[in-house]
Amino acid sequence: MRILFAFIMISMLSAIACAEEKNELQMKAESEFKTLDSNQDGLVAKDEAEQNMDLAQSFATVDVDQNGVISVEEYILYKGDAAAAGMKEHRE
Ligand SMILES: [Ca+2]
Ligand SMILES: [Ca+2]
Repeated sequence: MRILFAFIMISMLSAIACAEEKNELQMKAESEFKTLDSNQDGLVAKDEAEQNMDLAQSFATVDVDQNGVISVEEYILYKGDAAAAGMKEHRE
């Protein structure tokens, strides 16, 4: 089941990557990602994620393909989900 879930998530990531226009959320996520990526290798490792407590706690979930590092796409998806969840919470 986990593999199927990961596949769906990766398909979603590809859809995001294919979008021509970058939305505000994506731009913000990318700039945050660059800040977190201390050694600038284009990936956020577990120790780098620890700069952000929320991210460190969600690391296993954010790392969709479970390769031990967070890619920019995984980070954007994480931020997208967080925003969607936040919007639902505020809709009272
Ligand atoms: Ca890094
Ligand atoms: Ca990953």
